[in-house]
Amino acid sequence: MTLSSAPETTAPVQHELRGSVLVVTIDHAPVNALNAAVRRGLIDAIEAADANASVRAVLIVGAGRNFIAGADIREFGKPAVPPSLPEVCNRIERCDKPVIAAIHGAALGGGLEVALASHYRIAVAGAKLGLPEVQLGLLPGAGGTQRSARLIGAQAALSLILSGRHVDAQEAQRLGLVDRIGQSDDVFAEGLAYAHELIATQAAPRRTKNARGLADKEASAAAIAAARVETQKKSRGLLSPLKIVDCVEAALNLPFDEGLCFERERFIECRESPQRAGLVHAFFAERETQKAPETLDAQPRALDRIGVIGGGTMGAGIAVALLDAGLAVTMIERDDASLERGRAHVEKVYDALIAKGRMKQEAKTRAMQRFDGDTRYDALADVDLVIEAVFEDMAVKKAVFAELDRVCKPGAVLATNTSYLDIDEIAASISRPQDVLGLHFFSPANIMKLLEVVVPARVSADVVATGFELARKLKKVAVRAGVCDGFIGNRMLAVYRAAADHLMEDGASPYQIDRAVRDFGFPMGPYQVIDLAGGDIGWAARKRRAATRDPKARYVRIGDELCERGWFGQKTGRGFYRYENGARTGTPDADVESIIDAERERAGVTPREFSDEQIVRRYLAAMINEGANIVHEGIAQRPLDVDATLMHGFGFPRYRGGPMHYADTVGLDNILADIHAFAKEDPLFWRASPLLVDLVARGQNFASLNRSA
Ligand code: 3H9
Repeated sequence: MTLSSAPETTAPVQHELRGSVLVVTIDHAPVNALNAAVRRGLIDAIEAADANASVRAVLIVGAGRNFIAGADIREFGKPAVPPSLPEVCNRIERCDKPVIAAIHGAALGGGLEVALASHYRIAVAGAKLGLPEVQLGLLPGAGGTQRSARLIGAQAALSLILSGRHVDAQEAQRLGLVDRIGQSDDVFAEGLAYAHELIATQAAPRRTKNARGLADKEASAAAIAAARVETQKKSRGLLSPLKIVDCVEAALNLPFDEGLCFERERFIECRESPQRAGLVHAFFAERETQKAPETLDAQPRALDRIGVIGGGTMGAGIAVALLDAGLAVTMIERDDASLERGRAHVEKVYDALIAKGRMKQEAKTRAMQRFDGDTRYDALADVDLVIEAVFEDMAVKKAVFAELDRVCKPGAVLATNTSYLDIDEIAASISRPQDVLGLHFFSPANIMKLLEVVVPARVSADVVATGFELARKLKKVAVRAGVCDGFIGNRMLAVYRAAADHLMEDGASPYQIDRAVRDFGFPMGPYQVIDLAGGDIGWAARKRRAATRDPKARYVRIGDELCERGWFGQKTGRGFYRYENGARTGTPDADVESIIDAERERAGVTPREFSDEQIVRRYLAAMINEGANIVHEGIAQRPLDVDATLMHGFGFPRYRGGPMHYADTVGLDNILADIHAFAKEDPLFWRASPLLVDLVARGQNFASLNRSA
């Protein structure tokens, strides 16, 4: 049995006596987050248990689908309301009667801390336990670092807390996080039976603070030292991971109560940090983007058999993403040889995973059983959705869509993976524009989380809803985008890359720019990315646009110069960097610097120095300004959609919350002042977005648009 949710008017924590067991039910939809009322309710319940001689055990359960998902993240950044969660956990642990936590669904963060403060724990199948605070820029702040280390040892606790991963009931039992696993998935019945058993055996409260998981001091100290070294290497720029290591060390070296104080101080430092604000913003942005208006108004169409046109890198990556989600895929290529290459591309992705030990041969075999290919479009007669990933050329795309129009069943969704082309024009070229959608994947398509769902003017709402449903099945972050050149992500990329090119021609080296951008938190700088993706891709796009480019706009030729020499990046061994003997990390190239010097001279530029901070300011101002234009034009629905796009498709550091959230933290007036200052040199490029100007004039920020949307 799963307890059903009570109406919202009732208290979020109820307790009732069932025989000699006080059953405490947390019923606070949607996920039983521990807000102030829940915290108060838990304390009241424990007080009631201690005050009532008939109570011989206390059972804590969650109503709905979860035990407790954690602290209420929406409370962070607002004034704290007592009682605090540490107080709640301490009160539970002090209870004179045995307290049992019966766990189903999520017991995460503060939720697991409540369970750890309880005296006994039982979990049923489907439970997921974890301390994921690190993903929100936090650390477990209600005794989680102190109790978990004592319960399961320093090494296991550190691994759990530093990764933020969820473990299932079996693993939780193996680790010692739970005492037993229920026979059935009826969490209430299982919990109650356990409580009765404990009463029958006269089990006493068993307090985790007294657990002996850190008894081997030497081994614990070694685990902590190793975790510190590893964390120093890996947690670039992040505040909370090293503090987590410090807290577990405190668990080893300090008495419990002092350890709690130590943890609390570190927790508050994290909670008050901009990183926490950025990561919590990222958490909500990812969920908000899934709620496009069409998903609320319409039901998705069926999604079982999918067609993919094109077996190149993109088509194969999309096919793998679909296969991984358990869908059946039919790939279409123009001839047998191309189809074989397409299949080989798909297999290569799986073989690489097998070689790294991340996949088993049988899993590949099962996936490939759902894959089939053909050279005739008629093989797509029964598919529910087709994604074309052929060459970026309007005539080629229209020819593909004419074939799809001919062969696909009525109601099939016809999607294009174009990165730039006008999807309205593609839709208008066939007899069923209402079925045409953009599904823009990012390379490698089986790995990158972002999916832009591009909504042309004449598409039906249920087709858009189907795009979001597909993203859900593929576990991608879907962002609704309007039709324009580059949609959200690539349109912004074009602008901030141009800003980087201007900086390069004006005096910064590509290596300095990359370093400054990396130090800001991106995994790679723009020139490393170009070298990785292949400089020829951007070169082709620039040539395509040459005829329509504003002749007055500044144009930096350095990238073209490299491409004319055949220096396309990693794949040719040279690009902005040199890649000796197939190396994947490049080294700076004096020849590139000479080319840059020559170009500066040709353009009549006297090079000047830029600090890393100046570089980042320009790079970000260009990004933010274009993001504002994109929101202003309705291409993105809200600033948070821009944030999700940049974080999941373009490596924007999550702990900074995306460019628009970051802009709010810097202050929009400061960003606008920068743009006005840069405009003195290049007024055409640095035109302030009307939205930015308007928000500054009204004293508002981008967050205000997220709220009002
Ligand atoms: C913490 O605990 C700190 C403590 O150590 C110390 C304190 C002193 N709060 O994801 P879903 C909302 S830090 C408020 O779509 P699912 C979510 O926004 C916390 N709201 O469902 C959404 O709202 P809406 C550590 C929350 O079934 C709705 O619930 N805990 C919270 O796919 C449904 O969410 C975590 O980091 C929250 N804590 O996944 C766990 N969680 O309907 C975070 C969710 O308005 N949560 N909401 O869009 C999760 O990982 C997933 O939500 C969960 C369910 C797995 C629970």
